[in-house]
Amino acid sequence: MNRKVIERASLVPSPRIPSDFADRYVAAGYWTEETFQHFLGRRAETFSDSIAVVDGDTRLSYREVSDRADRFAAGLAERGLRPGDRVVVQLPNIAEYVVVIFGIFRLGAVPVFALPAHRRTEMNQFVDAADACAYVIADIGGGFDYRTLAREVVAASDRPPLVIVIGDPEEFVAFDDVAFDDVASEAVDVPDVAADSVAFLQLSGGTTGAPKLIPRTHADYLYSVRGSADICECDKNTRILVVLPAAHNFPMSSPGILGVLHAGGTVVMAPDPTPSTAFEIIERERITMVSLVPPLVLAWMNAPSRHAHDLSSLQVLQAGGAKFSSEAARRVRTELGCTLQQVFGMAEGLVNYTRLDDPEDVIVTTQGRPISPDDEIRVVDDNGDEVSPGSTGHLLTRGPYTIRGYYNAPEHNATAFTPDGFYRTGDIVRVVEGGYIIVEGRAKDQINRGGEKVAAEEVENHLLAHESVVDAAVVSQPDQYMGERTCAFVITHGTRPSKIALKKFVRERGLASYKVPDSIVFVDEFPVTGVGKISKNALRRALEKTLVD
Ligand code: AMP
Ligand code: DBH
Repeated sequence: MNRKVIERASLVPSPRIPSDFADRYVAAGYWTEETFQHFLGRRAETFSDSIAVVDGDTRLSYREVSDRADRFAAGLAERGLRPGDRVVVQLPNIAEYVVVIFGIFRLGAVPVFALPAHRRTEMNQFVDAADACAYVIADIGGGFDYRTLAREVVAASDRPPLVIVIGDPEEFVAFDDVAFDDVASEAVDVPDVAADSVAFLQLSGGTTGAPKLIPRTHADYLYSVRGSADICECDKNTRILVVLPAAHNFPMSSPGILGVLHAGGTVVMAPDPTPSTAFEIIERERITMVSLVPPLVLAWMNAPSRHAHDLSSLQVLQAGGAKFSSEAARRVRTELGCTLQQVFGMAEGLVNYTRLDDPEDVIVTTQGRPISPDDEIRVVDDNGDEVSPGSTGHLLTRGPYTIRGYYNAPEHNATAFTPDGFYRTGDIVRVVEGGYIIVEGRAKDQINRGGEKVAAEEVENHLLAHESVVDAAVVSQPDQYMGERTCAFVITHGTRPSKIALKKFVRERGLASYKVPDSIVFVDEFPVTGVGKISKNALRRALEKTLVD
């Protein structure tokens, strides 16, 4: 058996919510002593034989998931993992996902949530930034062999993580060996972690070249989970279909997997997001709720097969991650026969929902209002001054489940947060009657590709690595289906590569494919602003007039 003892520095402290705020959040009952370490065990006491997770023919009760998670935790401890150690998790939507994350939580270790789309460069960055001890993958997912990726990650790392594979492990450690060891059958015996300690590291869409990790605590995140479950009216009859990648903050906690498990409902994993797969599962599993990004809502509403399936169990369809147009929003009830809930959230914290009993007009025209009465919302102009009520400006927020800083990123934190601790979301919004927020645009240098966030600077850096590229500027271009797509303006010297070759070059640098520019425009110079900076506004305007491929 492959045993390995790995020692790692304990979690680097990140800016915490100051104690005067923390005291208030405890007094208000938002922050409790509950942690993810005991979350599933407690649920298993209450909901024991109810089905917690469904994945194809696999149906696991709360008791079974909890037992398996305990065994996995004990197996990790056997291999030298300790409370506070980081474990990168990159899994498709499978039942084991829930076992794995709760096993890590049970040990008091800290999951780092990667997406299945991430590739070599991103995974190296996460493993490195988090100083991860272990990396959990499935053998194959979506036709891609993650063991090949793990091999590259191990080869590139000074401190290679222990790779644990669900399925055929090849040279790595088998998940089954960790979770079903003889030694691992004893209940794990570790000290309790504190509720205000970091529970996991979530990924930000980011605006810079380097990824930013988001430290969320047990207390802050569980408050948002309970609040979300409440607002979304989850109970033991809720059956949620997980279509988006499970590790994304939206399907994880808005109310997502965690909100539904909190309430004793059932989490059903979808192997792919296509309407035909989803409709079939909705009918078979009597799904009541689903969370989607806008392009998927459009695809579902336009799919003829929706008439071939009984979708009558579906009560709530959530749309979030990117702006959902009011025209499309208006069609949801008639096309799919369920209530639309708009969700405007961020892994950094703040989540807004339209309420299920809101008037139809509020549901289709706004992106909802915050979970908590103590979510502080400020809308400011370019100088940081508060705008008049109802006017458009930059959204800043602070509250009981919004971070005060990214993990181990003091320089970035100095600009991403105000001195008094408000997170600069980079979103341009308007707050209307009742505190509802309408997202009007974005100030941050990011492209929102149907909910997948692309940091312009990151892609520009990869383009600049090409020997013929002198300068690059990546901007968004409106897209009927995706909302936005990426367009890279590129200045070259010497022999100009073909557009296809340049895209291939970016892809082969080991990036998630959603970051590869959708189109490329070669130019001789960039338009500049009065102060001589590249004018991305002018580039976006130029795109409105040109046809690009
Ligand atoms: P992240 O910080 O990577 O978790 O991404 C959060 C960002 O996604 C927000 O700051 C918004 O820019 C965007 N976003 C999420 N939900 C919505 C929505 N319903 N409408 C518009 N933008 C959204
Ligand atoms: O886009 C997001 O990050 C997001 C969208 C909806 C999110 O984090 C959330 C809900 O919690």
